[in-house]
Amino acid sequence: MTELILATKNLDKIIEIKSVLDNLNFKVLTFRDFENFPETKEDKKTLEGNAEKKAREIWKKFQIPALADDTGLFVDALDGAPGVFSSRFAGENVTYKQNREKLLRLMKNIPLQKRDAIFRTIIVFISQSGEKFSVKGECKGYIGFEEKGKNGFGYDKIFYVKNLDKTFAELTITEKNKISHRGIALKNINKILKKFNKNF
Ligand code: ITT
Repeated sequence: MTELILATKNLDKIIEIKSVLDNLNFKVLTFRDFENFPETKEDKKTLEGNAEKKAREIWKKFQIPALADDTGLFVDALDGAPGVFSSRFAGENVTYKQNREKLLRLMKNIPLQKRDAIFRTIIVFISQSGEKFSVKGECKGYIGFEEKGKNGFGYDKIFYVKNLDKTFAELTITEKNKISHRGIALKNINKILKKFNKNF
């Protein structure tokens, strides 16, 4: 079976990505399958830069095709913040909840019609030979005034999907993957990955 490593230590992402990639017949490997799995410093200014850095580092170290996801939540009223810094919005090594609370605090006086936001994901795939492919996925929505829902991770409890008026945390993983930034990016990368899968 063709092997593919997910260049992330984020278990929540891994669950979402695997639920889509499993249909493609890859042997999907994660950090749990390796010792000394490196932690990439995300110091690039763009999602694309960080996604490529993560994927390339893993590909270089293990010589296996690698796939990385870099995601950001861009809020209009905050000039695009937290954006590329979404994982450390409230500081280094903070919890998802601390990030959500900071965002809600900063936006507490902003009216509903000015709470638009967008989730963006860039997925980068580095093939066995080192060739790079990158795809994008976006999902438009708005930030709520308080947490709602029990599923998902990160900002899911406060991100309302436009035209659905439910937070991501109120959706099942299958429902989220159908419309989310990551789900769309995965659909786009699937088309590319199929060409690299010997089993197809
Ligand atoms: P890796 O770099 O190891 O992949 P990370 O958690 O650092 O994991 P990102 O830099 O892409 O990943 O982090 C963006 C942050 O945005 C992440 O920590 C979550 O808080 C949030 N996030 C990412 N995807 C999300 C999603 O689908 N729903 C809600 N929040 C999400």
